Amino acid sequence: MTLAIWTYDWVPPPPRGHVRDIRLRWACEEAGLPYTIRAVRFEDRTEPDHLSRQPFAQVPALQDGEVTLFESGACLLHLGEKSETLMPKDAKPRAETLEWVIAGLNSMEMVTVPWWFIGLSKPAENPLEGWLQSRLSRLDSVLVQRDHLAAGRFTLADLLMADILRVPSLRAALGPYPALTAYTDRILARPAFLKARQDQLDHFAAADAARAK
Ligand SMILES: N[C@@H](CCC(=O)N[C@@H](CS)C(=O)NCC(=O)O)C(=O)O
Repeated sequence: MTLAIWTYDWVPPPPRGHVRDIRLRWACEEAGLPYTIRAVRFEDRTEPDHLSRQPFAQVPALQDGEVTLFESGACLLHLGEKSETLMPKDAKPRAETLEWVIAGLNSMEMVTVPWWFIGLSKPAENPLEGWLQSRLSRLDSVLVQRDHLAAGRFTLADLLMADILRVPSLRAALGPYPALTAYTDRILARPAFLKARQDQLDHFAAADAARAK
């Protein structure tokens, strides 16, 4: 059964290339897992049909036969169970991958998202600046010592962390952290990411064309 990744049919231009279905596309591309894209009309995101697969009216969701999951982290871990490319099966590297996936979601993204969201209103001082810098600094120290977060090689943990760090305002804030900057650049140069990103941009551009008819 082919995996189905759910996203919106259309979003306004600013978030294009960053909508979180890209995490699932990227993982499938890395692992060579066949998938299709299914789309809910952006205007229909609070309709019962979509809420049955994503109770917060967001995307992404993943459908795998009888199983439907929401939350990009849960979807990534589900994909990780299907491919050692994404998540090793041996206990130690698997545990490292799991801890860094959760660290990405719970120690980094819980700071980065509110930080850049507050930044959109251009406050004189971002109250989360110190919190963000402490997280970036600690992560930089880890990446001074190694090229990947877990398992001594690319895993889901790197995919997720690089996607968290590539938000434009955040990427600009990585300047003082050379190891973190080099890491982010390295992970984002992977062909699977470049394909996933282009495919998402093409998906939303096609929706523009369809809506203009
Ligand atoms: N924690 C969720 C966040 C999902 C999320 O923020 N999705 C965005 C697109 S990237 C969305 O649907 N935003 C529209 C909204 O929140 O109404 C996950 O990782 O899946």
